Amino acid sequence: MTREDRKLLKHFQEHERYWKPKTPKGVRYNPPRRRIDAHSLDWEEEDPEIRAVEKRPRRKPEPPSTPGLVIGVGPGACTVLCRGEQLTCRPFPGLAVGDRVLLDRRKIEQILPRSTTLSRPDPHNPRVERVIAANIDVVVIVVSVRAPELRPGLIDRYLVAIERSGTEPVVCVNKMDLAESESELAPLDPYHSLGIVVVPVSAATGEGIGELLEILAGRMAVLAGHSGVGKSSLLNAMCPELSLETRSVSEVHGKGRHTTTSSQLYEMSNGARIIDTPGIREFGLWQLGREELHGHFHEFDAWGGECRFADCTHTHEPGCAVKQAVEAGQIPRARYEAYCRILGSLLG
Ligand SMILES: Nc1nc2c(ncn2[C@@H]2O[C@H](COP(=O)(O)OP(=O)(O)O)[C@@H](O)[C@H]2O)c(=O)[nH]1
Ligand SMILES: [Mg+2]
Ligand SMILES: [Zn+2]
Repeated sequence: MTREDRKLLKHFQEHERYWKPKTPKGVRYNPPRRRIDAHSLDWEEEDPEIRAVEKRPRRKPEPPSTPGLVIGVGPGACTVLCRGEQLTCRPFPGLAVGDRVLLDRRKIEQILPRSTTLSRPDPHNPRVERVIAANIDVVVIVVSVRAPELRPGLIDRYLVAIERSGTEPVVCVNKMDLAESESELAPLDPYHSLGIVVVPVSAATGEGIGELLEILAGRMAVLAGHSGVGKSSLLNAMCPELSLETRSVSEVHGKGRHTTTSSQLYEMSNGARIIDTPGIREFGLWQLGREELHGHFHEFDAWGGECRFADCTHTHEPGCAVKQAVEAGQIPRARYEAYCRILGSLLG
């Protein structure tokens, strides 16, 4: 009998003892025969079924969540490394490779705060952020010198996103075995001048692979770039046991097909953790205002303050020092044109 029951019982007993109902004259008051006592209130104790319910052990407390590292995100499933075991889990909204998560058995409960993210807007809904990789130190922008031809335009876009993400860029030029002369790398000179590391490599011959591995030793990196430039082939060259699937570019109008359909993290023997991503066609810039863009083109730094108008966009304004510097060959024209192209693509 609980304390409440005892209180109730006392109340009833007193009630029965003292309560004197007003009885109309001539009518004999007949108090109820039912006697309320401890026994009548203890009926639960007598009911074996209810007793069984009461005696059932309480639900065990939830086991504490275990931390895990997301090493694969693909359509419909993701892979989490948890206490040395690879678990296949259901997708979790916004999850990216490199994320640290809390798991309840195989269920992802929470994404832990990220140190960095490389993001882009969802190609189908620009208001939605798509995180390409999380908690990375380095973004390796992979381009190929040929097949597909060198397209620095993607490098310019990536550099802006990388600076905003707080990570470090490395430009990796693959398929050097197809280059006929060093001069084919001339379009990359502006990046050298910006102090960005540019590594010429060939996944086919192994040239430069050791240097790339050395740069990435002990760090978390993501390989980003167009489809068919040889991202998966580079991983195979760095770690032959991986034997990742790669695809011939010639099959689909020389554009390359998405052979890699999920993002996956691989660990190298020197501690480099490298994320392979599916190729992308377009790389949009996440939450970048038009007025912020010129701040990411550091060739403009020395001239921007000299423009006639303080809010000069360096496009149509008279007295623009940036445009004058382009004309004088002090700012690489290709970089200025990249700036104008990106500015034109940003929402007003
Ligand atoms: N000649 C040459 N071909 C390469 C090299 N690296 C990759 N490829 C080829 O380029 C194609 C696309 O490679 P893949 O790794 O699938 O590109 P990804 O889409 O960026 O992952 C494949 O046919 C590879 O054999 C290289 O260094 N030299
Ligand atoms: Mg691939
Ligand atoms: Zn200007």
